[in-house]
Amino acid sequence: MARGRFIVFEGGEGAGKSTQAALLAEALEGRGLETVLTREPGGTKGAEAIRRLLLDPEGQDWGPQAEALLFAAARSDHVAKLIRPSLERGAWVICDRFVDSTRAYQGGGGGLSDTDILALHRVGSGGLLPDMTILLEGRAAIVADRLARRDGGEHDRIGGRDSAFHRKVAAAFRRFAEAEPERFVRIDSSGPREETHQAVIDALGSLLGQAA
Ligand code: T5A
Repeated sequence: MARGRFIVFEGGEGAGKSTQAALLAEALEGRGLETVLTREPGGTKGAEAIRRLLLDPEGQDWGPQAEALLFAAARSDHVAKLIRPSLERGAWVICDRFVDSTRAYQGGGGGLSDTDILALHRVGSGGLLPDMTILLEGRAAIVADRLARRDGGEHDRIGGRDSAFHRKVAAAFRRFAEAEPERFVRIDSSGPREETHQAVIDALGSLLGQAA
């Protein structure tokens, strides 16, 4: 049995990750591929419990170090119990956020060093990296309008940080994509859902070809 493929959607708040992850999972299933659609923080019972600790708007402010440890702990459970077993039996795993979110939010936004975050990832998850990371980037005004329609101004504890924090996060994602062009694909998600979905399918071209 060939190992499955691990595809991650990354980007800022409301970039369209959940929407595109679901559309991709549906398209892969339509091609007869076993697909596991999951998210971070979360994806397993333990990781979902940690998600509540991290994101509850009424919850406490952990500080970037404790946050990075909690995200790494949630990811460790998720990788051990869901992601690796799925890949080993040949499934495609589509994940909404992964370690590059910790690098961008707790690193770029929170000031932790990339070396420390990757060390936690090595201990917690054996350093697992996606086969492809799709970085969705939407025009700021369009994304803000979509979020306002959906959430009416409500935010989780991290999403609600100020615009300077989110600018640093976006800049960090861009740096990672520039540093690893063989793993990252950048896609503009400002247009209609189907247009972005087609760009995702085009980006996956060679990986999909190998699975045919
Ligand atoms: N975090 C996470 C860290 O700090 N460190 C970490 O290591 C990790 C893993 C997670 C929070 O935790 C932080 C980052 C976050 O602050 P989350 O639940 O993943 O929280 O939150 P978000 O990533 O912000 O998820 P969102 O659901 O807000 O954004 P998505 O998934 O990017 O966007 P989506 O698909 O839900 O779309 C947003 C809205 O736009 C509409 C959708 O229907 C939806 O209403 N939409 C479109 N409308 C028109 N045209 C299109 N093309 C559209 N695409 C989507």
